[in-house]
Amino acid sequence: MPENSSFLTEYGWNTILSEKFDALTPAGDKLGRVLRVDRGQCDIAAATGISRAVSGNEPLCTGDWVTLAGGFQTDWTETYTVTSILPRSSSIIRSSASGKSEGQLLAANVDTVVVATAADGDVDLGRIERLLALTWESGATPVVALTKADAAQNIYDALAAVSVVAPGATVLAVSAETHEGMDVLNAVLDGTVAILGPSGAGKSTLANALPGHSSLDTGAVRTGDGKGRHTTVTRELIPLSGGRTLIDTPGLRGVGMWNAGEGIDKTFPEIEELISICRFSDCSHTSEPDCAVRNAVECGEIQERRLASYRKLQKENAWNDSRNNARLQAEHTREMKVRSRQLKARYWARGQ
Ligand SMILES: Nc1nc2c(ncn2[C@@H]2O[C@H](COP(=O)(O)OP(=O)(O)OP(=O)(O)O)[C@@H](O)[C@H]2O)c(=O)[nH]1
Ligand SMILES: [Mg+2]
Ligand SMILES: [Zn+2]
Repeated sequence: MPENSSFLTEYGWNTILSEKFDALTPAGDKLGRVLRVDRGQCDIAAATGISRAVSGNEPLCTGDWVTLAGGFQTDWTETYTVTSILPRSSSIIRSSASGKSEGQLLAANVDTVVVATAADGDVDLGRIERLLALTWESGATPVVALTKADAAQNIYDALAAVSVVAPGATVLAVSAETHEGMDVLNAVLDGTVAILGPSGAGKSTLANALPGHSSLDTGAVRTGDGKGRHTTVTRELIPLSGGRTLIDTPGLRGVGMWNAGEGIDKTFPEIEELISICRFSDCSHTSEPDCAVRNAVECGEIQERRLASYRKLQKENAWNDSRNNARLQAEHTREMKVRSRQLKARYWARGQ
C-alpha cells in the first residue's frame, strides 16, 4: 500500500489493487488515480491529496490507475508526471464520434455501469441495447435505471418494455426527487460505477442523490423537446460511500459499436441461443427454411424490432472492425517499409 493511503481508499484503492500494482510501480514513483482529463493534463488523486499531473505519452482516461513521478511546484500546487498507466481491468469503448477508424475510451476500471434513461418521455430501447452491448463487452456489470420515475406517465409499462431489451441486467425505476428506488440502486452499485446516457437523463442528479458528498452540476432540460443542455462537459470521478467511486459523464449523442461482438451476443442472448438451431449454419435469418430465429419472430416470441436491432449492431460492428483492420494493416505496412529501409541503409553502410 502506498504510505498514507487512506485518502486513496476513498478513490477505490484497496488491498487487491495493492497486490496487483505494487510490483508494477517503479521505486520512488507514487500511485494515483485519474479523476479528470483536460488538454494534456489531468486531476489525480494521490495518497497526499488531489493534484495536477502532466500526461505521459499514452492517452489517459478517467478511472485510470497510474504511476507518478515528481512533483515539482508550480505556484501553489504540486504537479506530477504520469510515468505509466497500470493495466486496466475494464475499458468502456465506443466507436469514436468523429468517424475515425479508432475507438474512443470513455472510462477505465469500471465495475458497474448505470445505463440511465429518463422515464418521463419516450424510452429509446435501441440506445439502451447499444449501451448494454458496450457495457457487457467491457466486462462491467450493467444496471438499467429508468430515471425520473416520479414524472413518468406509466412507469410499469416502461419497466416492462425495458426488461425485454435487458436480459440478465438489473432494471430499476428510480427518482432522485422522491428517492423512490434509490436504496435498491445504491445496493446494487459495486466498485467503480460509471453513469452513461443521453444529456438530460438525470445522470448528475442521480449521482448527487447517492450517499457521498457529491455536488455535480445539473441543468434543466429544454422546454419543447425535453432534450438536455449538455450540462456535464467532462468525465469526472468522485468518491461514493464505502470506498466506491462514481464516474459522471457528459450526455452521449451517439453510441457506435466498437469491437463489441461478444457484448452484442450478451445483449441478445435469446437470439444467440436460437441461431445454433437454424438449419443452415450460415443462416442469415431472412428467408431460409427452418430458421429458428424467423420462426420465433413469427410466433411472437421475439420482437421484430429486437431482431432488426441485433442485425444493425452486428453490421455496424463488422464494418468498424474491418475499417480498424484496414487501418492496422496500413500501419503495419508503413512500419515494415521503414524497417526495411533502415535495414537496407545499414547493410549498405556496412558494405562501404
Ligand atoms: N422530476 C424529476 N426530475 C429530475 C430527476 N432527476 C433529474 N431531474 C431533472 O432533469 C434535468 C437534467 O438533470 P441532469 O442531472 O443535469 O441530467 P444529466 O443526465 O446529468 O445531463 P447532462 O449533464 O447534460 O448529460 C434537471 O432539470 C433535473 O432537475 C428526477 O428524479 N425527477
Ligand atoms: Mg450531467
Ligand atoms: Zn436463421
